[in-house]
Amino acid sequence: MRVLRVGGAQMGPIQKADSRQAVVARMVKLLDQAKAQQCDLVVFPELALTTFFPRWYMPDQAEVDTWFEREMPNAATRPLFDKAAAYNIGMSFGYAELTPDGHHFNTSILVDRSGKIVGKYRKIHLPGHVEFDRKRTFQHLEKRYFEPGDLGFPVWRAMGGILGMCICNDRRWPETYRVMGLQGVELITLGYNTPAVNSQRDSEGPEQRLFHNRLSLQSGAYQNSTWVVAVAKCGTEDGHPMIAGSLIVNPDGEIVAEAKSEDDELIVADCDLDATIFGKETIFDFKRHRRIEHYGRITAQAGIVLPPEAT
Ligand code: CDT
Repeated sequence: MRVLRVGGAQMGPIQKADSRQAVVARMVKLLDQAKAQQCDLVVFPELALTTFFPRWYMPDQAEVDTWFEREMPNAATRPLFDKAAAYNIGMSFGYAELTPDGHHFNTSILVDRSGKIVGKYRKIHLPGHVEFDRKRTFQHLEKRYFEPGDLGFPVWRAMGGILGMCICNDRRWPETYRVMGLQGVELITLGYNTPAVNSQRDSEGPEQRLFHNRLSLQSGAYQNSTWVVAVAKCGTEDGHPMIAGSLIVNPDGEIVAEAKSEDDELIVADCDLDATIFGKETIFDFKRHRRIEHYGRITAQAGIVLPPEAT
């Protein structure tokens, strides 16, 4: 058995006016709970340090950049790194990254038990739109504020296993899990900010969104025989509700821990990384069963190509 006790540190809403320092203080409290429950690894949400700012249209790039971090750790997040290292707990969390050469990414990092950043992932499947859309009841401007990630879907040997990361919308795409699955991933962390309603379709509310959340996470875990730890930032931010429903899913696709609240809440599960072996050696033994000669379209085309019309 290779058991990692993992804490999913769901976070309630962060309002526009909340400072990074106040948010980090909340994250440290969640770390305190994780320490009391003897966690080895704590997973925080996407864009954990701020409100979900892509819902706001900002024509002024200088204002946009105020939501980004130019270095990590920085003065605001240093207490989080120090506390995690003092507790000997690894962690992952998401933030908006502004690189020294001016690139903007929606980023997640993996930090080992000593407080060292050992992995970085930049979100690849950016949802939403580029321009202000007056038909929507609220905006989702990730495609405006971020560039698609440029690091692929790497995995890392860390915490005694093989770990990978993805971010929010990535969880809806089977390619995300499979690219990591093909590198033997044993545990995937992901954070999300998912609006509770669809700004373009009234009929799609929180129940359906929670269903899609579970469906994507459970199938990704099962089909790649990996643990998945999915953690929300949730509740109502500046009048905009987001789903909660943080989950830990085992390599059989079963939910083993699930958040009950829409607020700061730690969910915990013992994740035996050896539990990934059975699936990887049987029904999802990729080497024996995948038929890559028939998968060319997966990388050759993005959109749908319809069959010819019947004549
Ligand atoms: N942050 C993020 O990627 N949110 C998207 C919203 C898409 S609308 C369902 C998500 O996939 O949850």
